[in-house]
Amino acid sequence: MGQISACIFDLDGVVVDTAKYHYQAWKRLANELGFDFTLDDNERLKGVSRMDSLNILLEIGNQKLDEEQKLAYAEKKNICYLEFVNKMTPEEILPGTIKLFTELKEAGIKIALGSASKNAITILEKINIVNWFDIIIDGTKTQKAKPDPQVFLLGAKGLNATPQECIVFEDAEAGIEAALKAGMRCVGIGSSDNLGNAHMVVSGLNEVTLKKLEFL
Ligand code: B16
Ligand code: MG
Repeated sequence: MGQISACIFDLDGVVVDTAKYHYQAWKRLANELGFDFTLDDNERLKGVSRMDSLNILLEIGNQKLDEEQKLAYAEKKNICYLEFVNKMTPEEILPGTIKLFTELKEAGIKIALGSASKNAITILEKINIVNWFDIIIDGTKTQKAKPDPQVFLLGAKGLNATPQECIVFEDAEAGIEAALKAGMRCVGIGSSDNLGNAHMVVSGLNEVTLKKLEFL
C-alpha cells in the first residue's frame, strides 16, 4: 500500500488487442519464407520488440538471414501490420479502459503509456485516446526492451513520480518482470498461470477500480 501518483499502461494486450494483427502479419511473412506460424507460437512474441520477434520467428522456422535481410523483412512485416492498424477504430479500445482512465484523472493520478511498440502513437490516434496520456514512452524512445525496466522508469521520471508511486498494467511476462525490476507495483492482465509474479492479476481493465489499486 502506498500513494499512487501515476499509472503506466502497456498498449497491446491491455488497452487494445493488436496481437491479432501482429499475428496475421508475422504469419504472412512466415508463409512467404516457407513455414507455418501458429497462434501458440504468437504467444512468444507478446511484449517482445519487433527485431526480437523476428529472431524468434526465424528460430521457429529454422531460417538464417543476414542483418540486411532481417531489416528488410521486419520492414515488410510492419507495412503489412500497419494495413490492419490503419483500419482500427475507437470501438477496439478494450472494455473498462476509459472508465478507469476517468476515475484516475478525477483522483489526480497521472496516466502514462509504457509500450514496446514503435507504432504506439499511430494506434493511439486511430483509437482516439492520445489526449488521455500525460506522457507516452514507446519503442521509439527506449534503447532497452522489456524485461529491462527502462520504459517504465522513463515514464516515472517524466512525470516526476518515484517508482514506488507508480502502478504498471501489463499483459506480458517480460513486462511484469520489467515493472518489478523498476521497483513498481504491477497488475497483470491475463492469467496467473504466466503472470503470477504480479501483485494482482485480473482478466481486463474492466475489473480494476481505484479502490482495488489502493490495496496493492
Ligand atoms: P512494433 P506492447 C508490443 O506492444 C507487442 O506486444 C509485441 O508483439 C510487438 O512486437 C512490440 O510491441 C513491437 O511492436 O512492431 O509495433 O514496434 O505490448 O509493448 O504495447
Ligand atoms: Mg503488451
